[in-house]
Amino acid sequence: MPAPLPAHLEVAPGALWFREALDREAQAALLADIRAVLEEAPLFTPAMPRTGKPFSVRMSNCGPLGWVSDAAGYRYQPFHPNTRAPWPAMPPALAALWTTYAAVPAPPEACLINYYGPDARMSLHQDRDEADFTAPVLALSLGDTALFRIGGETRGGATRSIRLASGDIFLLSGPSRLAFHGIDRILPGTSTLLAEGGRFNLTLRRVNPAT
Ligand code: MD3
Ligand code: FE
Repeated sequence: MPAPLPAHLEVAPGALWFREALDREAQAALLADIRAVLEEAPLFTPAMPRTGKPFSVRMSNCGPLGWVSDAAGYRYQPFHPNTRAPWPAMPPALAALWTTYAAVPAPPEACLINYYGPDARMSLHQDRDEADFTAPVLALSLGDTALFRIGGETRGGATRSIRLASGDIFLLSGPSRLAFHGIDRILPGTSTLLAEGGRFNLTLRRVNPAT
C-alpha cells in the first residue's frame, strides 16, 4: 500500500499546500545540500527570450537536466550555461521528498533552484517547457516568506494569494499543473534561515515521459 500523504490543504484542484512540512533542522540540512550544489554550479542570471532582459531571480539546477533561459529561448539542458559543466547530482534528501510527496515512481529529472533577493519577483506564467505534464511539480520554500499567486489554466482569470513560508512544500498535480502562477514579492526579514536573507525555492520536476 502507498504511504498516506502528510497533512495538507488543497487550495485549488490538485494544488496541495503542506505548511511547515519540514522542521528547522530538516530545512538547514537541505540548505547545506543546496549550498554545496551552488559551489559547483553557481547562481546565474537568466535572460528573457528575444529581449535579453535579465530576470530579477537568479537560478541554478541539480539533477540530470536544468532549466535555463537566454535570448535564444527557454529550455532544459544537461549543463550549466556559464561553466558548461554537467549539473551536480540531485542530493538524496531532495529525491526523498519526491518519494514522499509526489508519489510517482519515476525519479525527478531536474531541480530548479531559484534565489530571490529582497526585490526579486516572478511574473505570472505557466510551466510548459516539459515534454510531460502528467507528473506533478514539487516546490520547497527556504528562507523569507513569499507572496505566491496562483490562478487557473487561462491568463486573466481569478487568482488567489498564498504566503509560502520556509519549510512549506507546494505540490502541483492534475488540473493545477498548468495553472498560471508567480511570485508578487518576498517579505524581507521574515526568516533567519539564510544568513544573507532572501529566499530559495526548489522545484523538482519530470521533464520527459517515464518509459
Ligand atoms: C504552479 N517558481 O520555478 S513555486 C518556477 O516560488 C516557479 O520560485 C515559484 O514558478 C517560486 O517555475 C513558484 C510554486 C510552483 C511551482 C511550479 C508550478 C507553482 C506551480 C508549476 C505549475 C503550476
Ligand atoms: Fe513556475
